[in-house]
Amino acid sequence: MNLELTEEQRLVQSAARGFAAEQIAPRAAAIDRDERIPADILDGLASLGLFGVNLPDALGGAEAGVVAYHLAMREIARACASTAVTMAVTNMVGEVIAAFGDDETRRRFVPRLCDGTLRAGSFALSEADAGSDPGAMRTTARRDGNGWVIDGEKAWITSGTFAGVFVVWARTGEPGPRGISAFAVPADAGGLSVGRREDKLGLRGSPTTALHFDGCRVPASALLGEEHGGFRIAMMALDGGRIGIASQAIGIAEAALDAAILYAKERETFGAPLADRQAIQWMIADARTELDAAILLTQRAAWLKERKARFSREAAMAKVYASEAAWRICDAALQIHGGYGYTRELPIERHLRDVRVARIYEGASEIQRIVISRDLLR
Ligand code: COS
Repeated sequence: MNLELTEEQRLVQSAARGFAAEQIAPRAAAIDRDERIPADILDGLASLGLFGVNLPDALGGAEAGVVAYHLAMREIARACASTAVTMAVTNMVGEVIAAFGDDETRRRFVPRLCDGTLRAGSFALSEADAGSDPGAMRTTARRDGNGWVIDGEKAWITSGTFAGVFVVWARTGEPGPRGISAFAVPADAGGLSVGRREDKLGLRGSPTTALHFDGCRVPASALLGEEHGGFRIAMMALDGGRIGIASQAIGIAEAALDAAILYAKERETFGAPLADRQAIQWMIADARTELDAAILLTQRAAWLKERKARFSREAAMAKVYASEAAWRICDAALQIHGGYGYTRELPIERHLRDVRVARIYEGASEIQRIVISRDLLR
């Protein structure tokens, strides 16, 4: 693996960094407080190619690869984790439709996801009783004439209120993971409605909702991949998604650590800056070491995916390590800030709230350990 970035990767990184610093970071507290991402931020992400970083140019993507995607995600997450998760799921949905949709479906959705017309893509796999174990889902899709009819409820849907297209998994056959199919469903499909919005600890700028499917009819072409082949598509998408969430966690932790370093140099106690205390120095040293380890694990997974090699285990390692380390780093950064870190005056408490879910979504840490150990023990 070459750690030196290519010219293109550096360009994507600096474009994302500039946009994040100028347009997103100054509004991140308001996004958290107002619980919405302004439309011009979504437009900006689209115009920089950040809604389709790893998608082909022919479908409107930036075709810059997975390492570039990791770098851009970090930059956006550093400014605002809610914006970053919107970007992550949109990229994931675009990749699923591009890889498994037929030509008509691909052309119908992917270019409009990339250029921002569809606002965001949304990934509808989980249900109230099927999160870690999506093979237990109850939503069904049955053939009807020339199409499919979907019935059921989905839960924990990122961007549920404003996404223009959903990838929806539903049972088409036997119980368990081998009877599930995936469908591309536009937000305006009849019989699809958005349910309750969750009142969450963090990522408050990103709406997480339920979805109701009540006789929701989609054409035959909505089927992604093979009938009953949807579980594999979900697993492959989540392998890639975990690189995105690892990168998001790293970006949040980088923001927290930057703030802690600045604060430690400025804040004086007992007549000297906090930065002079070994207790603080060691916290900062450990944080940066863990952060670099997380970055290297994530870049390895991204590099493998980019080369079309197997990367499930490496993505799981990156995700569990980065999300757990990022949580520890945000906690240490808050500790360094003392009481001020616990108030809404400073962004540290938001970083801590936002980073927590990285240990849960797109496969909880316990699930990542299952993926890693199964691969080692098989
Ligand atoms: N890539 C491709 N195919 C995969 C795969 C992967 N990463 N992981 C599993 N599969 C395939 C298996 O090869 C198997 O295929 P066959 O039917 O051909 O044998 C099929 O999928 C079922 O796999 P398995 O038997 O391992 O399924 P399990 O129900 O035991 O699930 C875990 C395994 C735990 C790994 C899976 O349920 C999982 O990832 N859960 C977490 C889901 C998640 O992240 N939810 C969050 C949603 S987004 S907030």
